[in-house]
Amino acid sequence: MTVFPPDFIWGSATSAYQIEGAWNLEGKGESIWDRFSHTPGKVWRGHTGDVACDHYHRYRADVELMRDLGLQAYRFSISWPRVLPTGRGQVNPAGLDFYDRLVDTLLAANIKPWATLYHWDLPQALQDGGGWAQRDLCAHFADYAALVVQRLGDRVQDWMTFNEPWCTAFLGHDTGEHAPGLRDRRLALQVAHHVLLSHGLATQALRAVRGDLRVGIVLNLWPVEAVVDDDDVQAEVEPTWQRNCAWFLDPLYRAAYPSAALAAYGPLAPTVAANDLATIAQPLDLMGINYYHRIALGVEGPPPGAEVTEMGWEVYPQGLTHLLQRLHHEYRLPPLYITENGAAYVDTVTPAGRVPDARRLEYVRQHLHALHDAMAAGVDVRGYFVWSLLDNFEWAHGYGKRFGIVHVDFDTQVRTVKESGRWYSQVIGRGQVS
Ligand code: IFM
Repeated sequence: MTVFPPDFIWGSATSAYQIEGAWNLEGKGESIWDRFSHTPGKVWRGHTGDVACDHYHRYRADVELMRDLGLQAYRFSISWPRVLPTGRGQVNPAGLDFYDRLVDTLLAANIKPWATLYHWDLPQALQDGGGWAQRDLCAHFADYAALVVQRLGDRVQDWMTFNEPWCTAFLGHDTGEHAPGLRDRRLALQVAHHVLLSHGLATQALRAVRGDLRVGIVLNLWPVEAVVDDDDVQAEVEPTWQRNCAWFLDPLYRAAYPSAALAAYGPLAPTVAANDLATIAQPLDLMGINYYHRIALGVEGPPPGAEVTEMGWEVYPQGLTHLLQRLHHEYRLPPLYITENGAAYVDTVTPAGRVPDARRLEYVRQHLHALHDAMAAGVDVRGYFVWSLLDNFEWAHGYGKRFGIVHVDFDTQVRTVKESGRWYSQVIGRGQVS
């Protein structure tokens, strides 16, 4: 039996575009994901987040569900265009009211709200002006952050500026798989820099509004491991880590880009103004880590014979231990939280109304053991948020990939707690994993 500390925080996570729906209701502006999903050919089967889980209308029932599961914290994101329809200037009061009600409902259910300010849904109007490529977006983001915290900061203590800047930069601007669907490596690196700078400015702005907040950022990280015995492959391990992980960690915690990666990028390297790195490297109160799988070098895709999820991602729980130990040894970090971890599998509701998802349960169980191993080795991890509370809009995969511990029937919006959800609820109640 693996026992977690009594003050360890157990939660689940979602994001605005993936669950809210109400894409054009009550004053909300268009986001880049509205535009992208409405563009034919961008998302599997033309799915959109127009309705998603209809959480905008069903949030009270969803919070009840969370309470029934015993969740102690809920990590959600705020839709920038719901609050500021064109990203700056005119505020949409109904948008702020929605998050206000959500926060009050969570608190009434004794669930701690954890708010993320940016989970990929940039106001389209800002994209039309050049998006994250434009340096002036950083100041607009800081203004948006200040506005939101003025309204919610009396009740929300834990704030994350960005979710997974790597995805915004590279999936959005290099591979083009995500909104806004651009393909330009130089641009992606400049976007990454502007996102990091926005994080630094927003952190300052949040603290200027209130001094009692806990502020951090959420990174998606992978341990990088060679899975073949080959010197050339081995030589790629460190550069791959630098391009994908240290590229974000080093500016945040060392006020510098990793030098070898910077040199290797040559003319693609971003334009960095004096003081930018000092602004980025604000002291933080927490860091969120999203872990799903490792980067295995030496093979195309997952290693042969590896167990994979419906996303085609290798199930590799020990990678979480490896990752956390590396971070612990190489950086001076604030307390860590696993802000996302989970798995997509094909689920069906049985005639008896059950969703037997043994593989998801096992995925989470194994990762909790791996997390505990890292904690036993001295890594300061204080909480775990399963991804995700609900089946939801999985970006370019539409509704084709289900990550929820609660099944959603997207025709009827009926929610059914999966076996993994019932099991997770017991884990929370007991604070231990078998
Ligand atoms: O659904 C996403 C989430 O929005 C960000 N992290 C990874 C999840 C699964 O792909």
